Amino acid sequence: MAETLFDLPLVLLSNRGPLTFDRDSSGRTVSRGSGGLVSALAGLAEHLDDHVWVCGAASEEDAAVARENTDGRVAVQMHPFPHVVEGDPDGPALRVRIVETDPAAYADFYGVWSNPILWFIQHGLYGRTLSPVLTQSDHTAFESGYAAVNLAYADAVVDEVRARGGKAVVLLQDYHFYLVAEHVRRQCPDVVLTHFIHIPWPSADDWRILPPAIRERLLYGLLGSDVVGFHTRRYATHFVQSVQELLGLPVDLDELTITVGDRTVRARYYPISVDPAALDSVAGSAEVVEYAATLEQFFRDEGRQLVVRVDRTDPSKNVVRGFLAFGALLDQHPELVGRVGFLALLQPSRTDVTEYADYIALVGAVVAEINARHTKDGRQPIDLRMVEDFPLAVAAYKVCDVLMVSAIADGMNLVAKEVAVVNQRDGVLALSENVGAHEELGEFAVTLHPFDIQQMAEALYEALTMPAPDRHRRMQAAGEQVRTYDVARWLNDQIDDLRRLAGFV
Ligand code: GDG
Repeated sequence: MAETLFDLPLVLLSNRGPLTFDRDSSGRTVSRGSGGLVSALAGLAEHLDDHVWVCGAASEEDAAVARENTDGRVAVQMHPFPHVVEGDPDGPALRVRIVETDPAAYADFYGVWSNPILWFIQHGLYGRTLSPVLTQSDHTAFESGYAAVNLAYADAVVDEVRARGGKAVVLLQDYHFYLVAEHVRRQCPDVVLTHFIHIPWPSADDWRILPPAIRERLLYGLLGSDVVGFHTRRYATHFVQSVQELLGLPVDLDELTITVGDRTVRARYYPISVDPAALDSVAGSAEVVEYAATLEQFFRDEGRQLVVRVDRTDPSKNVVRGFLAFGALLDQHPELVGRVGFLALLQPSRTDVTEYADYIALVGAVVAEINARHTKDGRQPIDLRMVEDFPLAVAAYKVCDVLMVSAIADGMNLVAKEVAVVNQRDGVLALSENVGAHEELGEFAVTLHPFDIQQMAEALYEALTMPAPDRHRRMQAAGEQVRTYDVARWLNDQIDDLRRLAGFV
């Protein structure tokens, strides 16, 4: 597939790479990065003669690997298991360049600016009465952390583009790298470049939280791209409006284009998706089948129903209000107590950020209170598990009667799409109207309004009591939608747009 799509070398940039190195008693270990992004991009890159995936050192051992190899360049093969190839690879291999940056600068880049500031602004998480409080140290962290680390990664990208004669397709990923495209464009004017943003893009007013000098640099940084990609038309429109209002540049809101000097920058939307074949294979594995049988026995015995949620412990996922809504459902429908269980699989995330640690504590307290109120015959209604266990998550997807996604805001939300592919119980998606996936799957779901506990309780009731034929029809249609618009489509659409821009069609 890829050879016919690409006439140029490919340079990718993401914060987390396709694999991570670690160390145990047997020595160095290597594991594959999780998620659809790695499957999609790794699958594409492996088929290209000339490509490189630039990424950050995510562990001590990554940094050690980077130091052992010239310019942090290693060749890896993903099959049958991820491993580094010495010398000429026999068969398809991924070229990876691991960039190690100064630890203090990286801490400011990642732990101060990317998360939480940019993440919080883009998900609308600040209360604003007393947060954020931007101080001198945040200004310094922007320069010596976010900007400095962006420059280091941009230099690595420029280096790789120049090594390929100055002309390449460049794919930048996410909110960590808003300043990279402009730098790359200046050094390598012949690149064709898409910067894809995986999280929501809020309205111009939300960006006014940041000082003008900083928000303008972020926007001009992004405008070094040919295409700025989002999951939905709404985010793309917000981006163009932000540029119009905050930079005063001429834009076309129908065409979603921006004029920057003699260049045209396009905002586009490419809804990310999942790899259905890979998911089917996980869902059919012995481990998942065994987990699913256990869950069935434990939660769905005697006609009991099971609500599931799977999220990182990120405040944007709105887990607390989700539980409050479930508590309200049991208050208002006592006949459901003991008849419906709620399995919440939460993966601890960014626990070093204060807001995240505080949020996890609150989740625990809310669950304890609801469980104390509604335990019946020794059964607690909510089973909260703080685990990182993808096979268990897939087993829960398979057997759930309702999947709850109650995010305050979420770029896409892949969990909803994964459930649509593997669920075997004609489960109902209960989907926040503020997640990107709602644009595609909302018509097959019950919609949640993530700030309204009462509405969410009523929607859960509707989902749990929906007639079987209705449930069947909706889940079938959702599954078909996701299988048709899969992650390969997400990537191919971006590449097709770049090919057109590069004049190949
Ligand atoms: C960002 C945006 C956007 C679940 N349990 C485990 C595990 N998972 C997998 C899920 C799913 C992924 O993690 C989570 O993806 P989401 O899309 O739900 O959310 P974010 O992590 O916030 O992702 C989001 C996405 O980027 C892609 O653009 O959709 O809006 O916020 O695939 O199945 N993975 C592992 N262990 C588990 O226990 N490793």
